[in-house]
Amino acid sequence: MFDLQNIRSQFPILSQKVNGKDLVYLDNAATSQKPLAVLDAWQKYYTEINANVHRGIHTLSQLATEEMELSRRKIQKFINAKNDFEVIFTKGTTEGINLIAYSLMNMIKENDEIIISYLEHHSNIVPWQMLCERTGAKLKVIPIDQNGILQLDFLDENLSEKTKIVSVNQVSNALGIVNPVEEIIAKTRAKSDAFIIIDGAQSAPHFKIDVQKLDCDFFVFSGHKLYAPMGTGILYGKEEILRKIEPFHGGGEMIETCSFEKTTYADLPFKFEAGTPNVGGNIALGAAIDFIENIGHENLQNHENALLDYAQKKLLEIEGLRIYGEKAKRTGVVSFNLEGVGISSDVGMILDKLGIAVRTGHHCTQPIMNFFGIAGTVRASFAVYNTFEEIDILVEGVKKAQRMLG
Ligand code: 7TS
Repeated sequence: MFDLQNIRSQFPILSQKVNGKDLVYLDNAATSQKPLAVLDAWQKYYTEINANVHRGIHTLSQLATEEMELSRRKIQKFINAKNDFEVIFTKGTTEGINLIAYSLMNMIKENDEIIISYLEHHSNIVPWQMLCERTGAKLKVIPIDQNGILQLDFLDENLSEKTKIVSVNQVSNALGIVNPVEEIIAKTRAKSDAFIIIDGAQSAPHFKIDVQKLDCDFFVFSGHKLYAPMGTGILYGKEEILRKIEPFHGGGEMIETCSFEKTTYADLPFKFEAGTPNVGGNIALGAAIDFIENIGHENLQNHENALLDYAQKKLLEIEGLRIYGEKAKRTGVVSFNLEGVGISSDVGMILDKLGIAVRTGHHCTQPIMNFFGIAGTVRASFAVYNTFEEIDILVEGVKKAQRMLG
């Protein structure tokens, strides 16, 4: 059964006051809050078993290693990867994408093509631009229409043997649009041998991921957006590709043998995990996965979709309020502006005085903002612990901001 009060009680941070008001936390696309089970797992690691992993034969080191590897297997199941060694710990989506861009570099030549979409976060744009600058490859961008919907005809016209990488997000962070990645993958596979990368930073927190069914080559996400500590993230890669590509960072843990003449690399996943990992964070990420699975994906999604529908309906009752991507299929995010209010942060500041946390500005997606001819939006983003009452408070806050600024 879905028990919202019980879920909320697991997040001590939510019961505080901010600026004298009950906190209404609606900035979950930036980062989610952490439940007690995650905080406890983190604290238990540091109070009871803190030790470096994979190195020592002593007991604590073995316990730390076992716990972190248990977490890896939980994540394997969570995304339905075929093997646990296809799951690589990173510090987040950004690091995951940079790792892939670097590791694929020596397979990319001048005039090869890399396709991304208009809806990407800067972290799925800049690493590819850097790769293009280093190799002479060209970046191509799937366009959107006025609803923010990707125009997939572009793929029919542009996919070819020259296409070497296709990297798109499954859900847009700025607009919450759910992109048809299944169709993008099918079109790509039909016309090229490109590596396919899915940025799951905004999808993994909201719906069930199945990397085998998707048939992507890489899938990346951040732990901190899915109830786990900051500095955690996952890169999934298909075994045969991970075996073939170069490691990103060199150092301890990722070697098999090291001499001044030649170094050989460790087996998967360690080849991609140089240096001391975030052991406590990675263990707590496993606790976050347990938290989600205890609630159940269906319950989580039903509640979040109901919140989004309700927020959209209530906000649209405000005259002069525009929601970007209003007609597209969305999850977790409503992004809007008020007519006559040029600066979204003015709205955000008034909401903050009322205890309501939203994000304003360009959300690290400047191309989307340029497309709509705006500097930014007000973005409310939901997690499983949000309530309908909180949306009422948001709507009243937006009305107040409109009266003050209009
Ligand atoms: N990709 C998408 C789709 C994202 O939403 C984000 C972060 C990233 C990549 C980068 O993730 P990181 O954990 O490595 O920073 N998005 C946001 C956001 O919307 N507000 O703050 C961070």
